[in-house]
Amino acid sequence: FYPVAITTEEQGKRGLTKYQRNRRTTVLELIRWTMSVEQGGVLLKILLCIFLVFRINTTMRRYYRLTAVCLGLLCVILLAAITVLWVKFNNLTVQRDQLQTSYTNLTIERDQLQTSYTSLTIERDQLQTSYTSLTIERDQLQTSYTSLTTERDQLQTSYTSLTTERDQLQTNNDNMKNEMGQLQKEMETLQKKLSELEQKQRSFYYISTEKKSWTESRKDCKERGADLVIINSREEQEFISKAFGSSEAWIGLTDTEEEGVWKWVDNSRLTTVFWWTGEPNDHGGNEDCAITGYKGAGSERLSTWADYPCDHPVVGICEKRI
Ligand SMILES: [Ca+2]
Ligand SMILES: [Ca+2]
Ligand SMILES: [Ca+2]
Repeated sequence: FYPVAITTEEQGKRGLTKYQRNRRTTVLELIRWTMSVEQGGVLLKILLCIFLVFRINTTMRRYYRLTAVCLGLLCVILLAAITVLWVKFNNLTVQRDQLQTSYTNLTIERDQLQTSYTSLTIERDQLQTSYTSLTIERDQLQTSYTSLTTERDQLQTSYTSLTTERDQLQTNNDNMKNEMGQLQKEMETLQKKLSELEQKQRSFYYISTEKKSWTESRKDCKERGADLVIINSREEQEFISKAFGSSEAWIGLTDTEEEGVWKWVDNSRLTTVFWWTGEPNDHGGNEDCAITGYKGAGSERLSTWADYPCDHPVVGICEKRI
């Protein structure tokens, strides 16, 4: 009986609880006690063996049920684990598909970015080239600008000096014009005086004694190789007044051709006039010939001209130039 007891004790140590091991220990101790108390009792030993076999079978059945229960639990756990793993597998498949799609999209985007990068690189190179050429043009323009600025400054300086010279020349020109004007006036005065002197020295005067019309008096003068007097200057008027001022006498002045436009008999311009106050008045619309020595002038000996009707009978003063 010892080998059986030992085997049972080892199994108890391997698979039973502490309580069961204590019970087994108690049975073995009882067997040992029985063996020790009733040495040689065969029947008791057989009964004890049957009891022990029965007891061992009962224990084994309990082990089987426990094992079945454990196996059931293991199946349930295994099934749950398989279910969980299946769900995880499905999730991972979906995630893998999504990742595959994302990978495809990323690949497309990468290709597009690569294309864009290539285009941008080309554009960058073109821009770099353009920048280089523009830089060169800018430098050339800068150089041109500098030279133009220098030329402009030189031209400005030349312009300033030319302006100054022009102003000086303008001033000199004005001064010379003034001087020339004064000289011109002096020359005209001298020419006038010279002309008067020549007129005085080169004319003979004659006064008729018979009173006639302006036309008849002029005719008498012409018959003498002369003409009615033309008074060209103050000196000549003074001379005429002094010589013939006691009589009203025709002079060679008429506005017969155009009323109010007085002309000398040689058609020269009337420049110096010696009309009496209020004359010429074309009295009655019929006074177109001029006299000197007008009686109405009284003591006035210089401005003694007046217009008379041309057929009015007065003497005439002739002038013959030599
Ligand atoms: Ca004269
Ligand atoms: Ca008149
Ligand atoms: Ca008159």
